Amino acid sequence: MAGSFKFWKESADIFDQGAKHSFPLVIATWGPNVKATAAAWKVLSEGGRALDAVEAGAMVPEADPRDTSVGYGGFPDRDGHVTLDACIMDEFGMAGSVSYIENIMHPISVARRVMEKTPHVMLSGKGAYDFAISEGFKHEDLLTETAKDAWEKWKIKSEYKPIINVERHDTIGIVAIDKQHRIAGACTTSGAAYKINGRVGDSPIIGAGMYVDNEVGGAASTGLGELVLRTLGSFLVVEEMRRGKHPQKAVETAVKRIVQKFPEQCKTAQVGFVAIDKKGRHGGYAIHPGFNYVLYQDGENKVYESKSFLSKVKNQ
Ligand code: SD4
Repeated sequence: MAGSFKFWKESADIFDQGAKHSFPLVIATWGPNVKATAAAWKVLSEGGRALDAVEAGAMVPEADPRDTSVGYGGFPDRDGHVTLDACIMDEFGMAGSVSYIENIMHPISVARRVMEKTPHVMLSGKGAYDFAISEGFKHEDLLTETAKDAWEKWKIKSEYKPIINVERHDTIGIVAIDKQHRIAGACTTSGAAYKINGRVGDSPIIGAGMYVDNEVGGAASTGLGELVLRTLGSFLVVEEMRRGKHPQKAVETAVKRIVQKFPEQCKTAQVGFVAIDKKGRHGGYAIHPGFNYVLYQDGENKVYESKSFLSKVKNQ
């Protein structure tokens, strides 16, 4: 047994040659989220808690009207409602989540309140909204003119088709390890544009859109949530790392699982994962080319182009 452990350790070290493994670090889905990782890094570099860092990071695209897949400015469902999903986890394995919430700019902060101030993990719809209002969050109209125009155009054909790599940004999944090696994660989204009213994706589901375990590391996903929901992708990534896999190998396993189970759907759907482990190593992988992610580590905020399982995007 000792022999096989040694073999794994050597393999991982070879795979990882040249990489920096310093703390703190933060990883997020999609290149444009450099601003989110910068906000998280500010907290981390000042010795702050990973939980505060991921919340600060997630709040950046939530407040940005130009990001059409998260928070304010998010594209609506087919009835014109901007409905939001978010979840958060801390270093103790505590979790909070909101789904199908409307008119609240920062669902990630409501998810945190659910975690810290209620005996529950998840609140949904009107209940989540009422809870947010009772906690002092403001009611806001989140449908921007741009999003409304896009929806009006969509209604002409009303064709529901997931688009791969929507303008190269989408849901933000963000995971951080702070100077004290505490791990936290967050995920927030407006979900699939023009979804059926009431649809909830992977992003607010603990273990699907995001999962962290302080003994191991954390992972988050982006893309077509239905594929991640059916495979509990982020939990799978963390469990693979627990069994000794490097984060890169772990995210590859989760993507391969999805492709093996749903090969037809994967021809036209994108899913990407990011992961970091307790050793400060990272990984990112997707079904199709075009996914990228940001890692802020060792003072450098760097965008990585992800490798992918399939080599050619079929519907673009
Ligand atoms: C979701 N993973 O709700 C999220 C984001 C998304 O198309 O919809 N992307 O499925």
